[in-house]
Amino acid sequence: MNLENKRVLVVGAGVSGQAVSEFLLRKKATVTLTDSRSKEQMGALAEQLASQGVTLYLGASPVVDQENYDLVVVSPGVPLTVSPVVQAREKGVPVIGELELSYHFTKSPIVAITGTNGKTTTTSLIGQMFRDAGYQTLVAGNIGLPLVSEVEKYTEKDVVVAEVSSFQLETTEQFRPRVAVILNITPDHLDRHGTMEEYSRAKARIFAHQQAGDWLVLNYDDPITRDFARKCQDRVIFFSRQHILGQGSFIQEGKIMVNGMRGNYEITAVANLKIPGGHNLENALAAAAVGYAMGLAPADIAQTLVSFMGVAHRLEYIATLNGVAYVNDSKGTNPDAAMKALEAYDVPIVLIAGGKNKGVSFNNFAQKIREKVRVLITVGIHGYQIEEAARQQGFTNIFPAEDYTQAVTLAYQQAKPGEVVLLSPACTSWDMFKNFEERGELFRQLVLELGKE
Ligand code: UMA
Repeated sequence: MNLENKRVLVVGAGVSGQAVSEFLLRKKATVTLTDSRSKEQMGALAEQLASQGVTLYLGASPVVDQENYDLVVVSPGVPLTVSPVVQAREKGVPVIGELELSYHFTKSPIVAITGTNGKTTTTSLIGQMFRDAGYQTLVAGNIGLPLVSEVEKYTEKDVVVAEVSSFQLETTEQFRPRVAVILNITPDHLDRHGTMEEYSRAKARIFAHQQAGDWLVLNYDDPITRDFARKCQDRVIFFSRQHILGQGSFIQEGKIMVNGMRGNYEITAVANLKIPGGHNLENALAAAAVGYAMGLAPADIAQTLVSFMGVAHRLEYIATLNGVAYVNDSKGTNPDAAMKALEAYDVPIVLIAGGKNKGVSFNNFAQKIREKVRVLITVGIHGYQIEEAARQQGFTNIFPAEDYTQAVTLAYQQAKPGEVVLLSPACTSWDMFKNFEERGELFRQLVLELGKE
């Protein structure tokens, strides 16, 4: 892809759009950046970008046709229904995302991980596995570090481990990972994709351009991902928590096993894993399958699986106060993720949940609340929806909180020794925070302050 002197419109000036703009400037393209935010809302960032040589189009969008643009690069969080993207497609101007752009400049084999839940943990775990095995490894993508900023620093001998979202996959054309992983698919982002079919279709783009010699790692226990195998049987490696597989990674007699063309291996005992919960066991099984597909030694796979401690904001242990463990799962941004967090504990839970609903139902979540939760504290603009769903299940021990300070204080007052206070909101943070990290940080801070009292 030659970008020199190409006129490129970048849509969205967030983390991804800024990184794309800088990359394009380095490639000597002419860059226009548009954002729905006004110049005032952008603040110092607008001046910084302009000083770098980016033409800004803020608070409105430019007219797009072949006369003025050669390429449009759209940020993942920007829906493809916005006018510059629609116009570009109508006028035959190519539209791609940062993932596709990065792919054209990547020399290393790519391990790409998607799924509704577990992406970040599995990406970090797989990245750690390659680092432990001695590879120069880039861990980037939806996890937070834009791929485009870093990929060119890595060679054929290195490995790129990329977390990829349905939003990023929607705008791929040729993206072809050496190993693609789909962990699970459950309702999420339906406000953007419309239906489960569309959401699944976006996820399936991760393997659409794979060829002989590439691998697709799929969850055998998830009906949607298992079904994907029909489209590309020859390169599928399954992982399963519930079934013993002839080929793939699975659990047998409390041990993680990998069976495949190079033989059958016992990797390690499940009890040796540090990351809690059945869903994390699935993440570990997926990682073992990837390690195997990429030719790592079973001992190397095992070494990382038993030492990996997990990542921030995902079932992250914060502190124990008066015999109560406080756990930050701010990344639990949909009901399925929050249900998995609830399943990870065998003791009564004081749950803090709520935020901005992404257009999904809380009915199954409410059933799980009735099963696992002793006290529910709701917060955020759609907290009332979780309260209503829980009441419909006959669960009434509910305390609505005005804000996070009140939510954590209520949790502190209600929790009994031996219980867990769990923040797993089942909603995005976008009603009150910039992102889930900010929400998790506030929770951490409030808990640590309680500890000082
Ligand atoms: N904007 C517009 N028009 C719109 C909508 C947004 O101009 O119609 C502008 C906003 O004003 C803002 C910018 O677009 O300035 C935001 O772009 P973005 O939403 O794509 O966010 P980025 O900051 O670029 O971060 C993106 C990913 N965000 C999303 O997909 C929503 C980050 O994933 C990712 O880490 C980052 O690129 C680097 O690759 C976050 C995420 O929430 C973690 N992902 C979702 C998830 O995991 O569920 C998919």
